[in-house]
Amino acid sequence: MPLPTDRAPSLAIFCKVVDNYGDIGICWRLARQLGGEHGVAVTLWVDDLSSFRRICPEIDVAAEEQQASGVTVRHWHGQDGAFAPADIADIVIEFFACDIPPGYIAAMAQCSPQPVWLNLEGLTAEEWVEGCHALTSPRHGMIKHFFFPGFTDKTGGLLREAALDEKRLAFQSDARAMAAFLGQFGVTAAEMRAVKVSLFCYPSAPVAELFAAWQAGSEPITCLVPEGVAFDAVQAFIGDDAALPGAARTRGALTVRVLPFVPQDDYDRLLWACDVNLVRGEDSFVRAQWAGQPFLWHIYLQDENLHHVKLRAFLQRYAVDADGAIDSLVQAALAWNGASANALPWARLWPALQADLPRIRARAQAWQRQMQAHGDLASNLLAFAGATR
Ligand code: TRH
Repeated sequence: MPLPTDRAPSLAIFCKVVDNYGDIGICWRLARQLGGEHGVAVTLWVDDLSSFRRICPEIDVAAEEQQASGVTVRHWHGQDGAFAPADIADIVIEFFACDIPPGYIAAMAQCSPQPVWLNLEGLTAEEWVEGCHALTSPRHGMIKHFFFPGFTDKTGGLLREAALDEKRLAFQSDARAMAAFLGQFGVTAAEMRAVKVSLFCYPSAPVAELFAAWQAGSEPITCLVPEGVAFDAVQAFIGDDAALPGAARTRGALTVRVLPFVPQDDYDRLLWACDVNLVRGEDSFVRAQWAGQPFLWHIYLQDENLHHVKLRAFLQRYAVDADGAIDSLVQAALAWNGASANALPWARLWPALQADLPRIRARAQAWQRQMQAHGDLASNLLAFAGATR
């Protein structure tokens, strides 16, 4: 049975914040897009409003229910709660296999027609994903479907808003808008003329070594780092007030400047304004791809170095152009993630990467076009749900 046409389809997303900001970052991005672009009535159930507030300052951490950007946000307190079939959305998404409340599942089973039940999985470039995307699993008399984001047309694609490219290109072609954006964080005219690098990584990244190479280099570098990120290396470079947004210091060719943690849309602008982006996790990693600029990915650590497998799978797809593998990018990405047995020092890795930036930028833009051809995850998910019910 198709989704309703006489009213806006309803959709519930259940988000358990496992760590940091990516879980809620992805769910919030998806929720906003489904509501804003597709007219879906979205309820976002999230168990950690404090994490949510960091990427979306309008969130009231004390509210049980609130509206934000057209989305109903509900504070989710674990597994309790009684639900009636009338409470159940047409499409129910559990993010990263979080267990949705048993009472909600029981009410889902009583609905006629039953809702489309999707498990939205994590992003990986590994080939097995194509075989698992859209697989089904019987649960409580219903069918649950696995929906995988991905980099090929046999997956659900990547999250991307319809107007994203237009907004980015308008911003990147407006030097005054970029200067005003960076200026609000205290970035000086000289710092703007330097090679600008945004830095978002996990604590294990070899930031101190990279800083040392930049400092000793001949090309001015401005490194913009959100508060709290790479804290030890930033403190060692800047000194005691390193925790404060606005703190900055120049040594040799390198200026490190601490930025506030900004709302999600401003983080996009930061990626668009920088020449190179160091990103992490899943959501900033995808946004760096849409920024169309060279980037290095610091992948989320997993047991038994599974993340190294995932990193290599991505590099095999991404770090290659008509002339073959982009060696400087592969070497730097592996070293950044501790995945190289005999990594070169950053005093050699960075200059090689910097010399290749025009080639890497061209690849970034070709990759963007390649990914756009797979549609976008929100539209693909709705089409899938419509065909499934
Ligand atoms: O924060 P992350 O490390 O998040 C995740 C989670 O740890 C998650 O459990 C794990 O599964 C996943 O990584 C792989 O990195 P990520 O995914 O890049 O999410 C960061 C979010 O924070 C993203 O939506 C962008 C946003 N952000 C801002 O809004 N403002 C900022 O200033 C910064 C630096 C980020």
